[in-house]
Amino acid sequence: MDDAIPRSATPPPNNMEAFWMPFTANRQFKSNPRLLVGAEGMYYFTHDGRKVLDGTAGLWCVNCGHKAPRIVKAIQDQAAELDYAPPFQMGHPRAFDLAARLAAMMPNDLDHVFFTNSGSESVDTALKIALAYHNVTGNGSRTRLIGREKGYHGVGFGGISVGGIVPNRKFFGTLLTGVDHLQHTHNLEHNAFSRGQPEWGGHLADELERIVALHDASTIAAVIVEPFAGSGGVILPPKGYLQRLREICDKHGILLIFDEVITGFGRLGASFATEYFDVTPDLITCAKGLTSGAVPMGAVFVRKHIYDAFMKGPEEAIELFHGYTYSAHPLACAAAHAALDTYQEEGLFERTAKMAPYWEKALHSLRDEPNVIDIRNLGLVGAIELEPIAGHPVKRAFDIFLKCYEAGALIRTTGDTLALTPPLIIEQAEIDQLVETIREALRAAA
Ligand code: PXG
Repeated sequence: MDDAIPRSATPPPNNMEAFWMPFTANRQFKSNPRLLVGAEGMYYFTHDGRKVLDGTAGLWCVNCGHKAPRIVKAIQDQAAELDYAPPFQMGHPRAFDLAARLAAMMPNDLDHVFFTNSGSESVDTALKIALAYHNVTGNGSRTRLIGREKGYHGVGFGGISVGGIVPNRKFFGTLLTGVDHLQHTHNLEHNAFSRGQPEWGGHLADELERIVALHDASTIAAVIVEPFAGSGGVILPPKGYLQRLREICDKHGILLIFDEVITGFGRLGASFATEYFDVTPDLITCAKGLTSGAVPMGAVFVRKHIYDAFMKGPEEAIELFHGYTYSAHPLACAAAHAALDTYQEEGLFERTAKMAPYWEKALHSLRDEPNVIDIRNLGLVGAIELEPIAGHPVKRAFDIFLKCYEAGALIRTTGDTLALTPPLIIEQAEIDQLVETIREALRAAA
């Protein structure tokens, strides 16, 4: 299989200046680039002719593994059949089939789907639907949105307003008004080296009561949280926390939004976190694993009563003034159908649940390595938090990232935490390889 991949070195482009790279140290990168020129299954192939184990599923998205054959073929066939169809006042069959298929995966009555092209767009869409829902149901005073510290909800103005990652917010003005934040649940004093969900911290959800008391429920539209915070440092929900948020939202008529851009499509060993934690929100955002990263696509699930609330005016009237040129793009729909086929036929969600205990054990074997101050895991997600170098936050983790890459494993860093989210097809031997590469890097850097 590997023979099909160009393994010889591919020189970097002569001019790398023009591309302003996202969330990247541009000058550092361009002076010593890390370019990917091919991929297959669990591996990337680099411009300097190396094979690198993908410990991050691209960016938490390539859940089926690279170049999953059904997805490749579906995209090729779709491009040859129907390249584009306008989604406003027009449609194409695969979009409807896909929405029905996705709705069938959801618990309860989360049975309508709005398509977007990214997680950020899904978040902005969900926030807008929440606000508009209160409007059309005669509760127009409910305009406040509640997010959480360390939350990541993409980079649109809505997403950074409810998000809680400081550098993602502080350069961009006053953001949306009327937003408040729950406190984050990261606490090493109580929870360091927890396996799976931490015992301590469920009570932190009660802070929502304080926020409601301050603003009054009649002003609050929605609460948005990631079931576990991904980019903010892989912070897992304490036991009972999400259930408690649901109860408080119910009590006060507040919509609960789960941002499942990372947790959707098998990452925890269930279809979605809503299934894994058995808590049903009113809206769910997703993207990434929806197409296994192969074509940009996102989606928002809404409960029946929310959709129905909009279907009331004259039949010829547009019910929601929102949408994207590429909503339900044919190539994305084809890729998503093929990704769902792959998840199903290869049993990848069940496989993840089965692999999770091995993953947990392997990760926690790093506990006594130099500068490790916490290890967290759930499903096929892992985090190794490192003691920051005094006066140089993030440097230690980034150095480990570089060392691992040189040694043949791709990992991510968020702050001084190493984040691991491999494709769901990872084998035990590859888990060992990933963990041993990190172990060597930690020792070499000490
Ligand atoms: N919500 C959540 C929970 C996310 O994790 C987004 C929204 C935004 O999605 P888009 O498709 O607009 O990027 C995300 C994205 C990382 C990392 O390594 C995580 C994301 C993106 C890039 C890097 O932590 N998550």
